[in-house]
Order: sequence, then structure tokens, then C-alpha cells
Amino acid sequence: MKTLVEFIWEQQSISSQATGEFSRLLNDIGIAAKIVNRDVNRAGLAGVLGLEGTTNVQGENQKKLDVLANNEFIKALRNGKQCAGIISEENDEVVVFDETTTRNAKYIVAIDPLDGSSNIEVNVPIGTIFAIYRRKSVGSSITMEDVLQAGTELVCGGYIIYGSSTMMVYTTGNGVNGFTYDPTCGIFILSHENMKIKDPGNIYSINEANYIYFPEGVKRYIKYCQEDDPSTGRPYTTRYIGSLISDFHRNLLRGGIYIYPGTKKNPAGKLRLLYECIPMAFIAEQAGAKASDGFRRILDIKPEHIHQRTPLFIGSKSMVEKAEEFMATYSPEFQEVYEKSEKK
Ligand code: AHM
Ligand code: MG
Repeated sequence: MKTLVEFIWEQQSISSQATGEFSRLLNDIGIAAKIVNRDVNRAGLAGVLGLEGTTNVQGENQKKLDVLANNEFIKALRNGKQCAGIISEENDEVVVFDETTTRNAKYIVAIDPLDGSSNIEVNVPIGTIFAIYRRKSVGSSITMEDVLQAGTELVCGGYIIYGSSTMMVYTTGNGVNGFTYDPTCGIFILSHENMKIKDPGNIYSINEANYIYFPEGVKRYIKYCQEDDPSTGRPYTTRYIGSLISDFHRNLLRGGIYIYPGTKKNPAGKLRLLYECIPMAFIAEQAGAKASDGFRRILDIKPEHIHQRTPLFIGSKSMVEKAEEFMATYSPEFQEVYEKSEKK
């Protein structure tokens, strides 16, 4: 049995330049995750279900647990002093920590503290997504250059899924590892070593209620998934939970594709680049999968603002490539539409 803490320190000791700061940062995230896991588990008893009565910068209603999870992660990261500030789905602006104590902190964290929060009341898995970047301005104040880095610069991408069991899955660019939380002893234990996605899978995940608005390429790809062709394992099966982490996690274990496209109505789709798509894309690539906006690799997109959205096609490599083929053939005009809208 190897615990998350042991694993983190072991990985750190392999690098001759490691100082322990990154390990402490990851450990702080693990601590906050345990607290949020407790709150999510007891939500029906602790009076924290329902709306907070506020909206975030994207005009979405904040749930009490969204706010609570956000506060827990901010608290843990601020106290840990390894990161200079965070970008959170729940905060309009960058949260900059006290400069006197974090002037030399090497990292910046982007986080969706509680993804899939529309599912909070119905006991469906939800989660936390995080991305860790190396700060460029160590020794002075945070700059926009620190927070608007492309996914290719990522140091670590990960998520915690609060599901039938709670798991933390992360990568530092050296494979993907998963740790299951043992609530009886309060520790994460390495349970899924060097995770690799099945390719091809046979699951496609998309909110088909939006079909009418989808680009022709996505419509045709869905029909392709539904065709009868035993030699390629079709028809595939459809699964859509409505919480990115859960849909992605299942597809990672079983093989499949998740799509949240941009449409004429919402050209940039719904998902946020910095704290949803980039960390998931990093994990996907490290597991042998692929992530794009239908045309471009997600990790290559240079963010223009912190709450930027992007369409997302993520999952088993050959399935994403097939969906890209359909986009290129039937909806080539969306390439420009996506690029322009992502900048807004
Ligand atoms: P959230 O971060 O506010 O929870 O929104 C993101 C979520 C994803 O987890 C999920 O895949 C998607 O929104 C579902 O959207 P829809 O209900 O439009 O299918
Ligand atoms: Mg989210």
C-alpha cells in the first residue's frame, strides 16, 4: 500500500532540483479535498444544499457547496504558502495571496472547486478540477503572464471525484495515477497506477438535448456512433451524467469520448479553458487519449482571459480523431468561429 503523501514525496525525491514546495502544494490540495469530501458526503444533513443566493462571473447561480468548496481550497492554499494566487470558477478576478508571505511562491493554481454542481442534490458524482502552473514572476507581484499560460506549460493537472468512492487522479507529465480515499483512516491510497485509456472505447457522452444547435459535423458524428457496424463495435452506447469529471472518469476507465461542442448559439461551448479543459486535456494525453476543440489541440490554446470557454472533444484518441474528421468535413466554417469566440 502506498499513500498519496508517500507517492508525492517519492516522486519528488527522483528529481534532483526538487525542493519539496510542489509536494507541499499537492498535499495542501489533498487536505482541502478531504474536507470537501466530508462536506459533500454530509450535505443533506449539514444544511448546505441549495443556492447561496449569489451568481458567479458567468452569471451562474452559486450553490452553497460551490462557495464552501471554494473557501476550503482557498484557505488550504493560502495557509500552505506555496502558491501566490488562484484563479477560480467562483471568483471574478484572480485571488492574490498576501505578497509578504508568498512573494517567492513558485506556483499559481487554477481551480473549479466543485464541478457538476447542478448535480449536488441528487447524489451524482461531482468533483474538483485543478491545474498547477509555474509562476513566471517569482520575487515580485503576480502578472497576467502568470495566469494566462497555455496548457503546454502545465506542471500538474488533476481532479478529485466525490463519487461512490472518492478518488484523486493527477499527472505531472509522467503518467496518470489514481488514489482512492479510505474514509476509515482518512488517507488517499494508490489504487490505479499508470492509467491508460482503452482505444477505441464504445461510449459517447454528449448532451443530446442540444442536438438541434450542434454543428453538422457533430450531428453526423452522433449518427456515426449509432450506426450498426459490428466490425467497429458500433452502435456505441451513450452515457451522460452531466458532470464533466464523472463522464471523463468513466470514459478514462472504460474508453469513450466526451463532447461539449460550440454551437451557433454558444460558439465557445460551456466549459472553461483554464480550470476545466486544460487539466483534463493534460490527464487525457498522459493516459494516451486526446483532447481538442474539434480542430485544435486544447493544450496549444493560449488563454486570453481567465474565464475563457472552449468547445471540448476529449477521450479515446481514435474516437476524437474520427469526430475531428467529421468536423473538418461537414463543419469547416466552425474552425474560425471557435477561434474567434474563444478570444471573447
Ligand atoms: P459547472 O462547472 O458549473 O458545474 O459546469 C460544468 C458542467 C460540466 O461538469 C458538465 O459536463 C456540463 O456542465 C453539463 O452541462 P449541460 O447541463 O449543459 O449538459
Ligand atoms: Mg465546472
